[in-house]
Amino acid sequence: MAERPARSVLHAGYFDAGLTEIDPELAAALGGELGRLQDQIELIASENLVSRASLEAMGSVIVNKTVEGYPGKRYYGGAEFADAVERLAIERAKSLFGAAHVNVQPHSGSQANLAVFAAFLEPGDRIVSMDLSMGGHLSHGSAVNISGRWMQAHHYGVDPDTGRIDLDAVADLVRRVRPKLVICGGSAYPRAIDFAAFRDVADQVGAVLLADIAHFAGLVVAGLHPDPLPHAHVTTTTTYKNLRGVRGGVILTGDPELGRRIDSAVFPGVQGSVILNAVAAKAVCFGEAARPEFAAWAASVLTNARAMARVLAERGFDVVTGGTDTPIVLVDLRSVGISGRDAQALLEGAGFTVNKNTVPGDTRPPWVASGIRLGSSAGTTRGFGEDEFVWIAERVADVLEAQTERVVDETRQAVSELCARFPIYPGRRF
Ligand code: DSN
Repeated sequence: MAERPARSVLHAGYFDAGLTEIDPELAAALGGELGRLQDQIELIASENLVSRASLEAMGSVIVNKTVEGYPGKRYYGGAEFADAVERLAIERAKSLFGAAHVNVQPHSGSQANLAVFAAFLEPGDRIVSMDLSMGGHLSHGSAVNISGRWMQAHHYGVDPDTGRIDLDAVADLVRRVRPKLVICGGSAYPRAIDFAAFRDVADQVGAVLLADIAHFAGLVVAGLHPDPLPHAHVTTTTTYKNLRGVRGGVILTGDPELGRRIDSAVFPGVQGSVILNAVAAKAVCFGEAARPEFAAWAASVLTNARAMARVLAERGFDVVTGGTDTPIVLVDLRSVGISGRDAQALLEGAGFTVNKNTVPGDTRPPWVASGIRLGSSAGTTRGFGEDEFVWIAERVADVLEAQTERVVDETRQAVSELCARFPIYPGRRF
């Protein structure tokens, strides 16, 4: 029998042809996404634009490697470089946040929070967290999430007059419920969190305090938001929002003993093998966030969010809490007479990508909602400064006020012109 070349079992170009050649259908969809990112204004608060270096790490050959466990204690061989990658990510995150212990393996923020639950709670235990509809997060004990199905979750909201957390009300709830875990932070709360006050409340009942800083972690790094590390027992964050990295989660703590419990909870508690290309890209993210330019970027994110909030408030929109201390601007549209869902669709037609969001006291279901959430992180990465964000807020206000095809079309054209002046990923096809 004739000997076949070893690689004849592979299709032509397996190791050297690109995606466009091998899978044009998928390449077209990915190219479409690049075109969408280039030609619209991204205002979704949980999004950003990663660096080319992050993209390279994410698409590197480490994607092939399987490891379980932690650097130096793996269940698989051949882990020398996997260990180097993970150690870099850990050491950089420790230095960035001033944390004694970091776990960089969580696949997402929700996985990070689930691991914290696994580390400190048993099914049926009580937790206290912010209500999802008031700005909390699905993984903080929402009834439709495993965190709420397996734990007894009790929620605090915000003061109906100010839209802000009422710490006295939180303390009352915590003393009444006597939870094992208290969570602060969320996904649509625009104001700074007083971590010291939350720790004081948690200490009154001996609860663990978890701070979820996913939406403003970059501001924490830059010293523009209170730092949770000195106060919270455990801090979680995602890397892809305000840290400007690829998708993933991280757990930080100032206590090495808690760190050991967290490590066991992540693996083997709630995850198996490590997504090493994501860990490599997290290392890039932490390295980039330690650069002096990052602090300037973060300051600009805050200035830009505040500019949007200011203009929208001046135009008569109900900006929840009247402003922001984070990249998030939450707008209650009930006085405008349009639902969050319809506003999202209208703005998308005009070239702005936003997400509908419930607002405090909302009576609409979350898939309709009465508000929109805007964020400044992605636009700031693109190079938009305060002038551009003032322009954006004015145009968003125009579209929501007019609600006409003519204004939507005129705005779409103007958005394209602005976007053309701020190119992203030059030379890339997807
Ligand atoms: N937590 C979701 C959000 O805030 O949009 C996804 O990251």
